Amino acid sequence: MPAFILNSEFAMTLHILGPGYSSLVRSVRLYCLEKGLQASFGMHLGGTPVALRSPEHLRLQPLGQVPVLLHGEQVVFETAVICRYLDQAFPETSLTPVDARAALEVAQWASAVSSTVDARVIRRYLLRIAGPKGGSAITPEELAQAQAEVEFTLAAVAHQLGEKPFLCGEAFTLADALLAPMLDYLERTPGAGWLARHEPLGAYLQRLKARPSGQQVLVAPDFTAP
Ligand SMILES: N[C@@H](CCC(=O)N[C@@H](CS)C(=O)NCC(=O)O)C(=O)O
Repeated sequence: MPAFILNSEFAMTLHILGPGYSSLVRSVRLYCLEKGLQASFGMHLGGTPVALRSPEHLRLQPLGQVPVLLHGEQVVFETAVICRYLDQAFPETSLTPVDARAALEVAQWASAVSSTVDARVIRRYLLRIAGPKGGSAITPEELAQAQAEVEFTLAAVAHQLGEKPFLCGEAFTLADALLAPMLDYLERTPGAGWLARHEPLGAYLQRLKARPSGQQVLVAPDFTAP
């Protein structure tokens, strides 16, 4: 463990290592804010920039991914695990339902959103049309296939949401923290009208954006910030 993490200056502060535009960094920020926790974020440690896959990064996350949570001496990676850790570390504001059946539903949708929905919406669609290669890496046939997968996936998510205020019921949970940044980025895709075609997802996103956490996190991304 690098010495700076053990430095008392950082002890028990929360820092989310990762750029603010990362959808999963945004998920952890939403979770923190919904729990009333202040956390700094960015691809830096104590003000010192950390390059993706640099030795400093790989010491904290061997696979070279973000986000990574630093809480005092504790280092945690994997977005859902980070959020569950936060509920263990700060149980008085736990966002995990007490009821076992309700907790199972949240775990199930959190897993589905962070694996399947993320793959179909972010990795195979948004990053390919608007990522660093700006659409040049996708053929019209691949684009049509990726769009069909997004349509299919949003229909399933909209069905799960139904008339409920949140994805798994009456309260904000990990499933919402994971889903909201993905929907926010879809909504920002010019001319696509994804959420309008899959109501109530559009209204749901607007409700999440109106919350104090959403007002801080679900905003236009700054791709220049470290
Ligand atoms: N399973 C990981 C996935 C993390 C992930 O894919 N992060 C992206 C940014 S949103 C990343 O680090 N991409 C760079 C890479 O995979 O090399 C999690 O849930 O945190």
